Amino acid sequence: MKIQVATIFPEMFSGLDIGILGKAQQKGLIEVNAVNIRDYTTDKHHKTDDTPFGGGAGMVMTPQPLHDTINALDPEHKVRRIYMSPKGKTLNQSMVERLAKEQSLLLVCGSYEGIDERIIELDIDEEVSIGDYVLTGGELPAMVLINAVSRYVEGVLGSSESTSEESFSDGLLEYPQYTRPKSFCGLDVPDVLLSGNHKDIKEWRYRKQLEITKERRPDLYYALFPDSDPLTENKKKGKNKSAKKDGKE
Ligand code: 4GM
Repeated sequence: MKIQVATIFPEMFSGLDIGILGKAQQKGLIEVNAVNIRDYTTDKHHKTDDTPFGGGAGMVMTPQPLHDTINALDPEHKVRRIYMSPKGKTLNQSMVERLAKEQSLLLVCGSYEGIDERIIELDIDEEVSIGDYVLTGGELPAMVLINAVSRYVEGVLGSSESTSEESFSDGLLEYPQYTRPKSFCGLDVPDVLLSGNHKDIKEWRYRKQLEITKERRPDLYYALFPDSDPLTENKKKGKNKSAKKDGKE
């Protein structure tokens, strides 16, 4: 998968050269190319921002350098163009899986108070947020998206790091994990995990998933079990809700 990034801070993306994503780039499974929007400025001061029309705090990124960067990277608009923005749809695992199916992505990073709205209208396919908070720029959100999407690219994860058994893949949070030693600071690994009884282990883990999800993420839990509760086995009668059961888009 090829991921192009339009940013005024391309050096920030050098962090993607290490670890699992560094390996994936070396193997040619993913290719990340961060391009400096400032290289497409046409004024003598290489300005990328200006004060907002109508007044107000901060600066807004001007349209010309952004428009020229985006259209130099994707002249025929063959690539899905995503603007990282606090106003975007919040990234979740099913969006990640959808975006991972694209051959190529173009991520646009804004700074200051964002970019001129006409760029969104002219050049952007989709606005994506990584959560309800504001950062100084879209670079960290772009790296979050790159990391999450890359894990779904064939060959990026080793066989021991599969995406199929992790949090959200079945709509539930993960069960707790333990490794050696069997006792640590007076805390013991639950007996069932040492029992060798795979059916008991499976049941224990599923129950833990249910307990943890109900406790911490009731939104996920009740989306999955709108009219029954597997932890208490209470079934509600006479309801025929068509709630979204799998958190899919
Ligand atoms: C304000 C408007 C994305 C700030 C547009 C970008 C957080 C996210 C920015 C912008 C960002 C997010 C830049 N902060 N929650 N800062 O995904 O692009």
